[in-house]
Amino acid sequence: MNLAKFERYPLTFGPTPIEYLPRLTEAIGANVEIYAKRDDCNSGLAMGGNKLRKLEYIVPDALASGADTLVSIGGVQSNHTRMVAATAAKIGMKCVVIQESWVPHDDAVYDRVGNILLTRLMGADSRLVNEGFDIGIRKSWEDALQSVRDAGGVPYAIPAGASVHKYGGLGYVGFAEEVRAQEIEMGLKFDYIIVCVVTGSTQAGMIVGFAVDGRAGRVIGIDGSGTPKRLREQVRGIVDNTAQLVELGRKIHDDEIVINEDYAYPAYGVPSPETNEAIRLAARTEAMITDPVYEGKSMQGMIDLARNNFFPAGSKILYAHLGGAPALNGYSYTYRNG
Ligand code: 5PA
Repeated sequence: MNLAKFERYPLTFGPTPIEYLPRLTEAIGANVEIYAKRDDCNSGLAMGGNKLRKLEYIVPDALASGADTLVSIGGVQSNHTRMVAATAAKIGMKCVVIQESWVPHDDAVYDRVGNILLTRLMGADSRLVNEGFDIGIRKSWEDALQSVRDAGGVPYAIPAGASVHKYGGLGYVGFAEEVRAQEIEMGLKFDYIIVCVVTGSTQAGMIVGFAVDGRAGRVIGIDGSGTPKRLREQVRGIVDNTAQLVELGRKIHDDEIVINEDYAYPAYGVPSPETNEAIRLAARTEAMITDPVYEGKSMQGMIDLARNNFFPAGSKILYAHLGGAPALNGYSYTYRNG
């Protein structure tokens, strides 16, 4: 495998810490050990998160393209559009982000706080569009690209979650390499990796990265999209493209792409009572803050799978914390009593 041949523009602090979570491990009460890799603390850029690992491999292409404006898309409380806005500010480009109504949620301040507040603060042109959830290529995004061209600018296109971008999967191949190096230092090996999956390139990159040591199928994606069929196709495509880019040298089998659909209910962006219990448990045992759209659902999935003995006794589980806490501000009423 060859990841090093791709240029990387640093946007993160470097390798993220892995920490053991003793109180969460105890509270879950299963015979497993829970660790977290803190990609939520990966950067000084606007609170960081998983998108920066992806964008590190995309920025060199954006700079080489001669573009002056990054154009991307997400929901109103998108972490991704916040990270694209941050990247644009950092590299001195303009930024247009389409923010669609992906979540049926009516908190009074939903479109004023958290991610969208930070996005606006960093100078991005944030455009609210009244369209529902979809992880694919959207007309609103293509219109935004055209609007930049019409104004004499040169847009650089970054799709939702930077996922179906040609280099979207590379960052999380790097994550797997980083984990392997940390495992040697720590003198242990993780049996499972838990990751929230919505647009797919985070898990797809991990699958390719962990395929090197036979652990692709140990990357358990917890669906947050609620559209698992569409998602699986998207992950499959990103896996194939990324494997080819890094010269993995073999095809990933379908059964090495593991996506659990059981925790996305009731809908994308809407936490179930069980999601909220998981968010509270992580907060109250480890002060580890997870959000109702993404990480709360993967936390819920990990807890439930552990309690139902999905993991063999003694398993070491690595929870990939991908960020997302700013969105909590958009759910102030939901958590008004904690
Ligand atoms: C997101 C995504 P993927 O989209 O790569 O599958 O990652 C899922 C994910 N955790 C997990 C957090 C905190 C995330 O923000 N967020 C999107 C966004 O617009 O913010 C792309 C959907």
